[in-house]
Amino acid sequence: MSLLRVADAFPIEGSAVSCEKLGNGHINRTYLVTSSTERRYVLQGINTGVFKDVDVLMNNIFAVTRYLSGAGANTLRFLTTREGQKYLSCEEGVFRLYEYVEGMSLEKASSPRELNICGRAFGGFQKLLGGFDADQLGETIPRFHDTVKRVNDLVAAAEKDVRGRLKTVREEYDFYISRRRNASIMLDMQAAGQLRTRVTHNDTKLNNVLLDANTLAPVCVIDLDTIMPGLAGNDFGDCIRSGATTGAEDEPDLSKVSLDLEMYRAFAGGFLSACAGELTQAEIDTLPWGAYLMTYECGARFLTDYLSGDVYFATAYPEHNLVRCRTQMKLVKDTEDNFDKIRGIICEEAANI
Ligand code: ADP
Ligand code: GN1
Ligand code: MG
Repeated sequence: MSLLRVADAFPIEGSAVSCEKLGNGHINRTYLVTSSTERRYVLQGINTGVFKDVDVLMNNIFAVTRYLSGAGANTLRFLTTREGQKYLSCEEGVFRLYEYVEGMSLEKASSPRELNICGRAFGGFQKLLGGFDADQLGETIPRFHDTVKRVNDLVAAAEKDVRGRLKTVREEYDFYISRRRNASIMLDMQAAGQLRTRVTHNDTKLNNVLLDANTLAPVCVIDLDTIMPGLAGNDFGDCIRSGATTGAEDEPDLSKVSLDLEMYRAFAGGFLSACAGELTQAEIDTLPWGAYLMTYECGARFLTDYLSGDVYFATAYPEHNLVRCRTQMKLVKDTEDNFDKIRGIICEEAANI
């Protein structure tokens, strides 16, 4: 079956006439489908290596989008198949389809204003999810942000060293291992009941929010695959990781990659103002750690994948995961060097709301 016929298995307007690749996600296969009546849809091939239980995944997504639209938020609109299923399983893979949303997603922020707007989008999303009943949700990727487990996975990948790459990445490996004591900071606080377990997005990468191309107004938070119980600091953190930086996630020239504190402040201001009243003081205090740990964890995951033979993240060339791992190292170092300043930024921005 061609991808056009896959799209036709959903009750789109007219029939599918074109299908082209969309966006730069690292996990799913995403296509823009246009119908004979010029309606646009997103067809996504779900990565079933990553999301092993597609029923849990799609039940979560339908529950969350129903809740968000009931709360008046602009959210993704998924269609069930002509047979009433939440996804289609066929020879080409496992697919879902939802309406295309007009908007742009940024691979890199070019101004503090853009990041402030993304902060408002993700902060507002956090606030909205504050009222969502976590019991309705299954875990789509178990222990997704368990940073301790992520470091253990790195060690296991180094022990296996399936591609014989470890000898070439000793410095990177030692960098992550030497910082492993930090991995449990937020998890320990959570276990001690000091941080609330709430429903979070868990993949608040910059390109997972759509903005109006003209006004830059936030249009819609996308990539809802990992909405599950989690910590507010991680949702704050992943957008800092991907947005408050002077270089792309895969910039090979590290002299172009550094943590941008002006961008950091802009994001923090937007995020905190949009979720005002929702976060506890303890959660606000851990935001700098959330950003540190998301960067550290993501870098460790890239290195793990490099050692494992690039089986998880989409890559365009053999060293891609290694290049990504190095940009995250640079950002981790910059965060360490500026930690006091960052704490000051969070205090000031929290006091301003
Ligand atoms: P992945 O899990 O692979 O990251 P995403 O759901 O984030 O998949 O989609 C990949 C990219 O496709 C996004 O970063 C965005 O650029 C684009 N995209 C996804 N959904 C839409 C949509 N409804 N409207 C416009 N662009 C979209
Ligand atoms: C993946 O799906 P995407 O590209 O938005 C990953 C995130 C990583 C990110 C790094 C489900 O995000 O956890 O932080 O790549 N998503 C999943 O770029 O693993
Ligand atoms: Mg994405």
